[in-house]
Amino acid sequence: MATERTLSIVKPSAVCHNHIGGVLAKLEAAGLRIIAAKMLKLTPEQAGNFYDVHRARPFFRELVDFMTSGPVLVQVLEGEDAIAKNREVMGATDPAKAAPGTIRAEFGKDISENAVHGSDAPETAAVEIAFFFAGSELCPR
Ligand code: 3AN
Repeated sequence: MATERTLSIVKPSAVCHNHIGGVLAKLEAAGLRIIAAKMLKLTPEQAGNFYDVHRARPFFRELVDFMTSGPVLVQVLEGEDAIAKNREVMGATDPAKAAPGTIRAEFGKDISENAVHGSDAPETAAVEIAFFFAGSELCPR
């Protein structure tokens, strides 16, 4: 297994319900290292560009409205197999289908307000990390 980096976002509903600490604790407990983090209020343009692959989907407008409804915490996670490990700790996209103990099962409300985002592959992780962070903002390797 290789050491990987991945992008994680604590979404507005989880931030505003005071779940930042709960989410980060689960990530750390899974062996993921938070090597950079920042709190941001996304603009509609930023949120739209970040979710560009979903632009044609019926839920795109709802997704952008939600992601701009309050602050988000974006963080870079590093660890062995970090991309898959993060998605395992996140749980299924729909919190109702997420395994018990996962972030989405515990802190998600529905498929839209599902608490966290996580990159789904090495290519998207690299693009998504660069979307929010300069290389100089990360802990050195
Ligand atoms: P994941 O975040 O688990 O990789 P994706 O990439 O399929 O899931 O979807 C990206 C985001 O779009 C989800 N996190 C969720 O917030 C939103 N989303 C996905 N499917 C729906 C849907 N059917 N209705 C509303 N929002 C959705």
